[in-house]
Amino acid sequence: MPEATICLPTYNERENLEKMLRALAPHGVHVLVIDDNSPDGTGQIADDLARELDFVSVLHRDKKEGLGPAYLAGFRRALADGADYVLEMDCDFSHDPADVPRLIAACEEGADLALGSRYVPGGGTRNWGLLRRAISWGGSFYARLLLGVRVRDLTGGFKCFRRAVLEALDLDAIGSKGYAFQIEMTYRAMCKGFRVQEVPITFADRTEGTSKMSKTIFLEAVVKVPLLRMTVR
Ligand SMILES: Nc1nc2c(ncn2[C@@H]2O[C@H](COP(=O)(O)OP(=O)(O)OP(=O)(O)O)[C@@H](O)[C@H]2O)c(=O)[nH]1
Ligand SMILES: [Mg+2]
Repeated sequence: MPEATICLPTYNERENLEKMLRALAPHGVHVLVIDDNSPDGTGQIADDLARELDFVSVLHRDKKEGLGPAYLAGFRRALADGADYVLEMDCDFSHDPADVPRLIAACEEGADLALGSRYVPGGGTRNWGLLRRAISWGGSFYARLLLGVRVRDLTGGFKCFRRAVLEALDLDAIGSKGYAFQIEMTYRAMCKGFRVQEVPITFADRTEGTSKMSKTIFLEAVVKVPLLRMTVR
């Protein structure tokens, strides 16, 4: 059986973490919680759950630096622990735990990187206002246009990497912190010739906890996309 590790970054997700880990339990995956010293005590909850659930481990980091650095630390740990597939997923139920097997299956059937996608037939968003939908769709459109790639959902954070992809990328060179991180990872994988496949998903707005989306994260992506096009080959 190939090993799959879900990297699950958390920052103030105390309302969601336990429910999420229990929802992932039936899927036969390993889960690595990456907590950036959440002030709400999510890290402690994660430790308690890891003692009870043998498929869970926890990576504690000192401070919040954004999604990018948290994921990179998680990827390094997952690779060192021998994962064949490494997944990214939010801990706020925007990504449905029931979709995890479909992402892994896409890689088992030949994709190097499977992307949970809102913008292919069968995909979509639930409970998102017009503004959020417009920003998200517009962001993917902007990135697709400037980067010249055919992927329709470039900013999503529900994905499955084949181990070889993460081994081939120079993780030290990846500087993005927020949404740009998602765009950068996918673009760099495509530049190396890896096969990317979009898997339709429905993305639901979080009902518990608060969003960490910010103007800085948005602006980083706007600036980073043309830079990626100019510097990454
Ligand atoms: N470790 C860590 N996790 C983070 C950080 N920022 C966000 N996260 C987690 O990453 C996931 C996605 O963050 P969200 O706050 O939902 O942001 P988002 O999904 O981009 O925005 P929304 O759609 O508005 O929720 C959640 O599980 C967060 O707890 C961070 O700096 N460090
Ligand atoms: Mg979210």
